[in-house]
Amino acid sequence: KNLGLIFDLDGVIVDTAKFHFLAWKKAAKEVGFELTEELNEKLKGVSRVDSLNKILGWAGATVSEEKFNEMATNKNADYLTYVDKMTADDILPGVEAFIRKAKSKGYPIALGSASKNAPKILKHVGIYDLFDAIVDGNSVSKAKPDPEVFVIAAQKLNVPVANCVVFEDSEAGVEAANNTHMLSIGLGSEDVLSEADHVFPDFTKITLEFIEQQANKK
Ligand code: G16
Ligand code: MG
Repeated sequence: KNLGLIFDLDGVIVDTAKFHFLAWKKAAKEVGFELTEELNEKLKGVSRVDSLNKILGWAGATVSEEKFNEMATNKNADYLTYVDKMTADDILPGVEAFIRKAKSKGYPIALGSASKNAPKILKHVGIYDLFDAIVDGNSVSKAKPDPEVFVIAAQKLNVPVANCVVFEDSEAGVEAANNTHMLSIGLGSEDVLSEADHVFPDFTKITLEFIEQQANKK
């Protein structure tokens, strides 16, 4: 099969998940809510607006539209202060080597992220040019677990949806991949990502050969 490989950004390529958590934690405090790491799992892969709606829901808080926009803007500004300090060292172990190997074998590579900051982050850590297609929070209308982001990525790669493999660290993202019957590879903990076809702690444990075998079986 001519496979298309689709990578989530936050938590798969770069370790920005911890920065989102810190910035959301601060935002949540403003409405008197202590955001835990466990609840934060529910925010991974979820858009900025949807994330804030979830936090306000957990807090039992209602805010004006103006306050809502202010909170989202402040959260992003906070988040970007962390992003600005990122370097190539913040690329997660093994993922760049994996992408380069896949590229050398001719597989097209896409980014499928909910983040509106995706291009900025990829340029910042110096791997923007590795991608044949970038689909991010600026180009989708339906958030994960809707598969729209991955379906558009498949179209841009010119690969049938059924031949695509998705690498994801979030429950919502794995669900999105499963919803469109792509092979879903979870990066992170088995407990959180039990719906994924396969779960690995990080890319140092994944071989391209394994992915090819699994994708060709599916
Ligand atoms: C990411 C993160 C989410 C974040 C979302 C929107 O998605 O996992 O926590 O809320 O992007 O990010 P931004 O505020 O930068 O637009 P992904 O899909 O790359 O994991
Ligand atoms: Mg993610």
